[in-house]
Amino acid sequence: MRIEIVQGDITARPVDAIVNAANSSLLGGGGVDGAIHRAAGPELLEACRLLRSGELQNGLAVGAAVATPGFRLPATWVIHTAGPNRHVGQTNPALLASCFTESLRIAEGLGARSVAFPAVGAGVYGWDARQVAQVALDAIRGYAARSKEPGVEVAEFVLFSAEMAAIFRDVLGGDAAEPAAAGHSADDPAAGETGGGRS
Ligand code: AR6
Repeated sequence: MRIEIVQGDITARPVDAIVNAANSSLLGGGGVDGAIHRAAGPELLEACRLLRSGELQNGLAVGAAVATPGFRLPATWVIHTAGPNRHVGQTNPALLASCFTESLRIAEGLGARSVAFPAVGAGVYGWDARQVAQVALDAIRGYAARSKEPGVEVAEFVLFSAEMAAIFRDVLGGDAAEPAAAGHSADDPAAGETGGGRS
């Protein structure tokens, strides 16, 4: 699995699935969740409500993930995950790691080849950006090493700010200094600054 770091808006990414840093209610919120709902259109909230009236009546567990269509997004799917909220004492990094591995598991089940992740937990939920980067990259590399499926080929982290992108590149390590991966041209504004590396 190739891991890429992209600076930009996750709602613009032309990937098979984008991951939403949602909450257990699945009924929207601020941050990247709000941006994804705005870009996907009201059908996304309807799809989330449907999940809540059916299989997820008690909400989405912290560290779990569930998919809906992407509706008006370039991405075919949105995979919603509920990160642990440090402000209410959810400080176990294993729950944060689970957001990334469960999202990949759902993505594989959908047949997605490319998945874009935001920095789940690094906003409203109060996790340190460097810790999110470390936990996320370890989780994804571990998942890729264990996976027997051909599965997801590209996992990209889409970071809103240059500062956050720099932290993720730093944690990803030497590989991230490689030139932009094939498929992103240097003058493609949606691609932002891309550094690629193989896990
Ligand atoms: N593209 C990429 N990253 C973004 C975008 C975007 N369009 N918008 C924001 N970010 P947060 P959390 C970054 O707070 O900490 C919501 O209300 C943002 O700068 O969205 O998991 C949910 O409903 C930050 O680095 O997610 C939950 O209640 C990162 O996305 C709660 O917040 C994650 O910040 C979840 O909190």
